[in-house]
Amino acid sequence: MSKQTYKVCFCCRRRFKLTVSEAPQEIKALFGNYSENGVMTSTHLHRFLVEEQKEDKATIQDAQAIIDNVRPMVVFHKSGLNLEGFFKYLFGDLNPPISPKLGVHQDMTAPLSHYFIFTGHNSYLTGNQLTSDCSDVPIKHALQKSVRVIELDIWPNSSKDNVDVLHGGTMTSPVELIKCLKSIKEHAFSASEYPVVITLEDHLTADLQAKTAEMITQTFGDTLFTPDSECFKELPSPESLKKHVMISTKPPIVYREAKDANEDSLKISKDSGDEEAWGKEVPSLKSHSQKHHDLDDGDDDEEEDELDDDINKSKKFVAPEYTRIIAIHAGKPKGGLSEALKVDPNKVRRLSLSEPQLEKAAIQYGKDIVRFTHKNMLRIYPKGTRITSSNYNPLVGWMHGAQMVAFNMQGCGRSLWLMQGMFRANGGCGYVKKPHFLLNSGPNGEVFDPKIKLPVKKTLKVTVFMGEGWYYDFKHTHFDQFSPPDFYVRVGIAGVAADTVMKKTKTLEDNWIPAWNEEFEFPLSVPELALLRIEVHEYDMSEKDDFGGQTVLPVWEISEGIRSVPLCNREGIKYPSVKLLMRFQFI
Ligand SMILES: [Ca+2]
Ligand SMILES: [Ca+2]
Ligand SMILES: [Ca+2]
Repeated sequence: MSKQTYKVCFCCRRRFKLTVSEAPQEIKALFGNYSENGVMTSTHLHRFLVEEQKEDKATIQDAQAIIDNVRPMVVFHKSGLNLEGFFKYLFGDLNPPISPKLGVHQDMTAPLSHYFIFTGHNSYLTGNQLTSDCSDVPIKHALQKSVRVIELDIWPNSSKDNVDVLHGGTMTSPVELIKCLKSIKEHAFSASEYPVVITLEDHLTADLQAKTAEMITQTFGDTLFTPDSECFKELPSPESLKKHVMISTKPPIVYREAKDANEDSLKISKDSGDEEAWGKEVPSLKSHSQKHHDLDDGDDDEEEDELDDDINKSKKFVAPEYTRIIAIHAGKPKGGLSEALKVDPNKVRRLSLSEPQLEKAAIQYGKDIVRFTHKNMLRIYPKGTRITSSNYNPLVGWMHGAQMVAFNMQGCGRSLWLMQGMFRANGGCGYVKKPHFLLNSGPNGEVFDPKIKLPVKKTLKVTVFMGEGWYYDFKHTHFDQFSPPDFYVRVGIAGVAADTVMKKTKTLEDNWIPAWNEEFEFPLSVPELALLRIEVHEYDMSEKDDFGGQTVLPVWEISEGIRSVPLCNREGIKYPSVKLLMRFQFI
């Protein structure tokens, strides 16, 4: 690519010179330091990997393997890399920001409550929460992305003799339960061998519960985990549950008519136009902690399965075979939140709170929530008004130790990108170990206080050198009709309130291969919960900016040094060529 023409009108054309991607000055300087007579040998490269990339375990053989890999792409150099080869290596697929060698590297033998789990909400919906089709296809897609918690809302079918999955009280068209179960069976372990939890939102009669139990037992056979006793004192580990499916729901309730259901979710709210491309800006945690709510008015967004306490007292129609397959009991005891958050040393359970309930609860009960989640499971779900299947800031749940921050996986936008970013950690297996301060009480019973402002533990220094690949992955008029694109980068942190910030580079006009060469510092008080957010925008004076790619990286897994960061589209799928050259340093 050397020249590019944009048609402005019949007779005039604007021409722009296209430059070839050239190594930034700093990389030229590094090449100078780690080469002799223009050649970087395996010894030089090894020294570079150890000293600059902080890869202490790298060997000369590793360095040689890189050279052998890069060599076919550049002018042949018998004894090593030239500058072009070195730059190709740094800005290529062999040099990602999270090392694939890490794999599943965390301890997987702790109780399930010690992990954040990749969790779906209404996993059967193909689109919005009101009128979209129910299908097993989104379940399959979620499992293929390592989502480990699948939610099914189960209802009697129209002739009341079989079980359907649908969003009760809405216009969503149902799918048969058996179809969803078979899809889970087929795809559960295609991306991760760690356990899949099916959370059931149950609206069945006792005979249909019995039928459901039989379908589940038949479909999953030996892979279904059934507990020996009714409840656990401590949950089993992901390691011990490998390749198993487990059920979590409330112990049986009696049937209620569908018309009662989810009336609260029919309120229609409109998203702003910007959300189409980017998703809403992740709501600030700071504003949450400043709000003061009365906890008692927080029941507007309750989900079905939490509304049934009175009905649940009627145990007349209990199906024992259904009760037997429930591995993690769900439910909210009567008596408000302080009661619900009480820890029973002899029994673990799962509690569900909607996002506004959590935000309100966090103001008064922050530490109680954290203590509850040491052993018990906490699930957070989107408020009922998110009818477009949008999501919310997952950090609120994570910093309170919530294992199951349930998301609408079929959507897109900034909140979902954070979710995807979190679960890039630990080999992408769908389980990420919670930081140590969220696991246990201290010697005097003290627990992590999500509201407290902690001192800076370390600082992440990020350099944005340059980007490339748009020219290959987009039509040349995609960004601007009459000229090359004008890119800038937003980079920042999603984490605890004190660490959360976004910064941006300058806009570089009319350039397919922008080189910003800008440096940013992010002081982190809780690096264990920090996600690095990266967005590329294409600036437009008269309209909204165009989307140019995004990614989110778990800070604690980022490899130091100069790295090639692949960017993803709005759905989180990697572009073939779009990437940024960046440097990460912890100081
Ligand atoms: Ca544009
Ligand atoms: Ca332009
Ligand atoms: Ca533009």
